[in-house]
Amino acid sequence: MKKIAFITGATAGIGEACAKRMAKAGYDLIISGRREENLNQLEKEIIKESNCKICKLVVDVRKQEDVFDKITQLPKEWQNIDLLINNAGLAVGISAIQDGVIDDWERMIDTNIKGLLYITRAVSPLMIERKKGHIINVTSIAGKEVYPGGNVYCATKHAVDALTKGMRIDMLPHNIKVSSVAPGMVETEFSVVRFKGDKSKADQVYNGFTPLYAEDIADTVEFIASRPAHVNINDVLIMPTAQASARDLVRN
Ligand code: NDP
Ligand code: 8X3
Repeated sequence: MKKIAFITGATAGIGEACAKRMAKAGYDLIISGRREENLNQLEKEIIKESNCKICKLVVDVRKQEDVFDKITQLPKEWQNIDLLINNAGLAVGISAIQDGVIDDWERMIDTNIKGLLYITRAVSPLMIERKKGHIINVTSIAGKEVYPGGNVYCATKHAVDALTKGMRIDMLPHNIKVSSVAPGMVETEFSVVRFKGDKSKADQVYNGFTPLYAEDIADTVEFIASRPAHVNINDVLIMPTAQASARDLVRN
């Protein structure tokens, strides 16, 4: 069996691009997300172009028991996970804190922080047993800066930034690398989800400049994952050329 990469949130955007990229890089894949039909489609596309073996894990990362059951029940050979890409995540809403929708807050906190923790708690002991592995967390510019209406989403990504640093210390004695990639604006389903299906509002986010594409982040993830054993890239902050900070963006 080849090296195995486990990618959360592989049904769309950055996770899907990472799956395609890591298949090309020679990994077998565990692809996961809630939308089974998207995983089936992705599997078809990948196996048409490579001899990658694929294991599909339909799971909602917020469901603690299901996460642990499904990972524990993976066939033994699929438990040899070399690379975990903690990518599943979302922003919901852009309200000021005083107008915040509690359910939106719960969804972001449960997915971006608790979901990432459940997955990591289930996978990291498998890496520790084999004394090797690499965890790459997808954080965000929102994990380093805040912007109007970003409040809770930014807080979740700041939490992932802190968790990345903490995990790196905890994994140090076990020869497990921990890295993060923090993108600026990437055109994916992200804004459609944030604006609760309002495609025209989502499109406006990327109007008048060239955003990053999911493949740009996949390139970066592959670069981080392919460094020699003695090198760990701790963190990469990557932005569109038209963006200088969470709030500075030049549109045509
Ligand atoms: P997409 O909306 O295109 O993809 C999000 C992915 O997360 C989907 O595969 C979705 O799968 C998965 N996901 C969401 N909720 C859950 C859940 N409860 N359980 C399992 N999977 C879930 O957005 P992106 O690709 O842009 O986002 C990927 C990551 O990148 C996120 O963590 C996001 O915060 C981060 N990011 C995005 C940026 C951007 O501008 N796009 C910039 C910086 C960071 P499904 O719905 O099938 O469950
Ligand atoms: C997503 C990028 O700028 O909307 O993490 O926070 S941003």
